[in-house]
Amino acid sequence: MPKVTFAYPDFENMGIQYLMAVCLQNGYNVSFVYYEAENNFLNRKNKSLSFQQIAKKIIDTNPDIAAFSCVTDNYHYQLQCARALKEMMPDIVTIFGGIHPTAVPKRVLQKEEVDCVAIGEAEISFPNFLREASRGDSFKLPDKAIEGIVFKKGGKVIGEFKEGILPDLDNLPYPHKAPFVSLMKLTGDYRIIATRGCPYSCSYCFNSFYHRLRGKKDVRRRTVANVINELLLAKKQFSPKYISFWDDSFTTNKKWIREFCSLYKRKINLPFICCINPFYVDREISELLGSAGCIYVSVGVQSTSEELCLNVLNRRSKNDNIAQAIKYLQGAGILVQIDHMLGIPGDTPKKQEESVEFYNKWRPNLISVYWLTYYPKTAILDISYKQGILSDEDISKIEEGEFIKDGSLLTGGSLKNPKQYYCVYLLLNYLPLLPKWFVNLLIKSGIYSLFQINNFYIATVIPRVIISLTNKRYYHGRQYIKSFFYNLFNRFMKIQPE
Ligand code: B12
Ligand code: SF4
Repeated sequence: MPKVTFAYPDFENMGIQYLMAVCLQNGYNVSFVYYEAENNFLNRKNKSLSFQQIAKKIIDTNPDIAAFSCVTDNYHYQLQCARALKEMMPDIVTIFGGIHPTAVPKRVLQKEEVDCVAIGEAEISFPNFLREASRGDSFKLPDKAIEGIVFKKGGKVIGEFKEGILPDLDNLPYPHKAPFVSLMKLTGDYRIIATRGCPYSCSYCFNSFYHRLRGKKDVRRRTVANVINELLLAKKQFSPKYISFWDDSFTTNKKWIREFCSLYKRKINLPFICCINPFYVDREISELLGSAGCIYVSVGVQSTSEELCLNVLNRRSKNDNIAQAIKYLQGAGILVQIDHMLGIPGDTPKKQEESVEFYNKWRPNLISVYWLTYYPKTAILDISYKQGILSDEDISKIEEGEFIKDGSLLTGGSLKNPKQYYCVYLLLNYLPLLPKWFVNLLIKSGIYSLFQINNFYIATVIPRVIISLTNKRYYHGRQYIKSFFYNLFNRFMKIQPE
């Protein structure tokens, strides 16, 4: 039976958990190697990272195949791990999958350290591949093409660069969480996904690319019973303090929400959090969520310019709808976090002032401000390219997983001249903590524009810490504080003399 070792940095990863579960279901051996590459939320890289040590850990699990899952942000770390591994164990087979290799599979497969790439969801294609690869006496690359996986063999590329068969979500085993228990203890939550896909196709989001890849928009949904059963087991096995739903847009089907909320309250009864699109929020949905135990929602707004939403972000967004969503959700006792984006092509300081006025009127509990970061094959690349904002060289860099400028999504993102927006970034982060009249004064007098502060701790960390300490429902904030002290403690322990 083949032995598969997955490696992944920094986070719990549900894609890997599903793949490990289907491998185990097929009787294959699985191992997991975790490493710390960077602290995404404190914007800090791990300077003492040694890829040789990680490769050694992978080798110690005695694998036939090393499996690397990648988002664009961690692709270069994963490549370096694979490179170190190939240097130490040249015969090992490596496979790359996840959203980044799915977006640019040809580019990824060109790398010497990559033998195979998986395109899209792989719960069916990966076990098929392993089955074929282990047909002989030893594990070797298959002789025939496998749908959804492309590989290099004997100087040839075998397979088509197309996504494989999508799984029926209710038929999947529950994600294999055991290797992630220490991360789960730290965060205190159980992460679950009830739907895959989104009916929207926002230009900056990977869904804009997935819809093109699949030739259609699809939302696949697990039955309520299947979700509740997973959570019943999770309660027994892991005793989580709360549940996080990582669905792209949790409330797109009202009938499902009605059934879910009633069963969840009766059978699970733990606080939960989810992400929603304001288009799919009304009074009934808010009340259902609130009475089932939802304490916190992240609402994707991104811009209060309806024109930018329509023409650049490809979002049918109405400000009246956003205002109502905030009112109904807060009325149902739910903490409302708004996701707001800076750096959208065509944005202006004036439009941002209007956003401040809008949020000051409707007062969400938290405004999470991000800077637009370009990801491979998303529709916004075409828009920015046509407007001359991005060059061919920029697009090539983005596809290689390199930043086109030095800045994460919390410190300027891909925007080449973010400086004029530092003041609005600061103001939006502090807005929920300031009295309404004071925000009005800052905007009307223009005084706010004197505060061009781009210090990550002052602009982002301090307001988040205050909100976490003053609002019990801001679980995430307290998680970050906890992880911060945990990391600090670990670092301190490591420098202690033996
Ligand atoms: C949960 C989530 C998070 C969580 C957990 C992150 C994690 N690493 O798992 C948190 C909040 C920490 C997070 C953070 C970030 N996220 Co996020 N996140 C998601 C979200 C909503 C769900 C991911 C998920 O679990 N999907 C369900 C699983 C089943 O699907 P999957 O992961 O794609 O895995 C399947 C296939 O890809 C494939 N596969 C995956 N890996 C492998 C490996 C092998 C070997 C094979 C064969 C197949 C394979 O098979 C899997 C099973 O079908 C996605 C959106 C989405 N719906 O996918 C965004 C998403 C992945 N995030 C995104 C981004 C940008 C980020 C951040 C950069 C934002 C930030 N700076 O804060 C960070 C980066 C963190 C990091 N370094 O990993 C983007 C990534 C775009 C890109 N091109 O990279 C996405 C796609 C959202 C978007 N709007 O575009 N995220
Ligand atoms: S609503 Fe959210 S998940 Fe859906 S396409 Fe837009 S940004 Fe992506």
